[in-house]
Amino acid sequence: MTATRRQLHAPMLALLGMACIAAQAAPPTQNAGARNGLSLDGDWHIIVDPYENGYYDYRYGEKQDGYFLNRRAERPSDLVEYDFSTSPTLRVPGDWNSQDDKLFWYEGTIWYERDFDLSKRKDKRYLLHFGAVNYEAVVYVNGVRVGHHEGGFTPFEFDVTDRIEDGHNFVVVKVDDRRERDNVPTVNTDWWNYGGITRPVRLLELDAAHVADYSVLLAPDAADAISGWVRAAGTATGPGSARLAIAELGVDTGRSFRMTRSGSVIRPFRVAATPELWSPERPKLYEVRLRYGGDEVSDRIGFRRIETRGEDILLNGEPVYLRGVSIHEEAPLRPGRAWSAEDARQTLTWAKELGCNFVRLAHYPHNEAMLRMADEMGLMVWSEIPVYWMVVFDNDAVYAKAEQQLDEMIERDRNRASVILWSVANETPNSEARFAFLDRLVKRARSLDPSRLITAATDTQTSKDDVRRIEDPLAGILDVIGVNNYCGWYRGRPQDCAKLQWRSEYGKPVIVSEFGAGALQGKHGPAEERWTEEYQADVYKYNLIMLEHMPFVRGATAWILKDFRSPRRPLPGIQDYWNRKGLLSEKGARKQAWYVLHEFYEKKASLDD
Ligand code: GCB
Repeated sequence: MTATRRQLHAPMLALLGMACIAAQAAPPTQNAGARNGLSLDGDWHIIVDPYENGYYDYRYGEKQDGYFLNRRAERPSDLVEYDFSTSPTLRVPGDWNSQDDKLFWYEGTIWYERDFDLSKRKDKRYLLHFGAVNYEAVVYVNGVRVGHHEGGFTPFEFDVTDRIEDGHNFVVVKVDDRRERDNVPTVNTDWWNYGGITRPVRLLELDAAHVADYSVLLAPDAADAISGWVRAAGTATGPGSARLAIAELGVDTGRSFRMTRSGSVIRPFRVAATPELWSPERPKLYEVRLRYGGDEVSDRIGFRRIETRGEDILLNGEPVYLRGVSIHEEAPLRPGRAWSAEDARQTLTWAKELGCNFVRLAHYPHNEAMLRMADEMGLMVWSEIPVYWMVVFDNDAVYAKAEQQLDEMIERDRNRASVILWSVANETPNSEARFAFLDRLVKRARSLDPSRLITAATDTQTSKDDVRRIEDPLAGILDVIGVNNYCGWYRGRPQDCAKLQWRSEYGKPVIVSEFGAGALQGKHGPAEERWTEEYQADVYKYNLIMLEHMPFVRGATAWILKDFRSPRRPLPGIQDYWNRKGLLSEKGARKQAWYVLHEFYEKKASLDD
């Protein structure tokens, strides 16, 4: 079983009012963290296996799934001597690099193992759900392979009902984070390749027929209606009824239907309601309850509309300026990947203190807690997939990996009011193959979610003297154009940025999706000296003047909120494997540039009031 899904057109057809449709290979359970089940977070035993000893026959290279074989007495393996119970442990969720100095630079395979007891109930379905595993996971339950997933930043799950025992069970996950040319992302990135089971793991225990997925949003064509769909799934057949209730809005609506065979059924709905609209100033969320048979799930959902008109971005019909900052998914005050609500709250509190109403979650889908926190705290979000730099664009298998990650990102977060932009790529060099690839992704994103805007960060500009022209066929098919430009850092002097004139023939809103410079926090000197806080502050000062000279700009996401780890940044004494473009040091100390941007955003905010 591969944890992928293709035919997600079903919800769209359902939205168009077509009768119930059985979806093929369904997405993971919606809102998995709120569902009944057993958390498998905590300490997992590990075996570090750089040569994949536990996977391959040592002479013939055949896959033989070695490390779990001798857990089954009937098939002992003498090829591999091991014992998980005496092996060291790593915390899950968590990357391995920041938990053990020996694993700091490690890229390769680690086997994870965890035992648990369960009182298995005959009337339930058991779904093993992973928030994310970077990059590739092969999953075994009680010695039997149950599935495989590729892509380091999106959720996946397997129905393990037939594999789970009443009593003692064990799960083994082979995690491999080797970088490969044909992966998404490809071998070269400017961020740390944190390996491991980086997000929560749950064994969901759900009714034989249950609410599997849903979409609840403001109707696309009316301000006084909520529309969407509920997907029920499971093995129970017979009559059933799906209900949607939003008590605060007086909504309580039901649709009954007949589940004729195992699988899943999607029911569209549309109800009259006039919710208070979500915005950064008033991030109103409603408690929404979805029920199928005896199974109920509740979610907190905001309602808002996002669209463009000419060069404007409209939130709930009003032009909005996106005061943003880019963020990598690193924990705010400890090393390694972020994953928890506390991590999200601290990081987004910093963004708010900076004066932001918008964040760019670079360069891959961040954990679900982050999106839920953005909903709650009132920050609009740009969310993206790691189609980054030199992905192999002329390869269908690579396209399939990118599309799968796009699907999984949209499927997980389609109920989050904070998400206004799906981004399909970052700084991809222009070519026919790249255009064909990204054109497909843009169309795919639109078909899955017509309620949001599509963007990408481009760095394709022509330049002549002081004139920069946005010129990229990709810009022609986006709703909002992202422009990355490091004036004063990779090119030119800071003060020259103020003189630049920008041109765009696209008649669309532009977000300056990256600008900035490196500085070591605490390093002071003349503004001409690179790596000083003064130099970085100057780059901000003149880039912000430049921004004001770009008539089509409707927002920016400075690069970046906080220094982040990167193997591409070795400069001793300055970088030491950190990208130093943060407005905050890795410990959260503010650099001078923070205050420059803060002042700019305060002014923008007061103009918006
Ligand atoms: C970029 C990339 C970003 C890098 C940044 C930099 O253009 O999109 O991932 O980290 O520049 O610091 O150079």
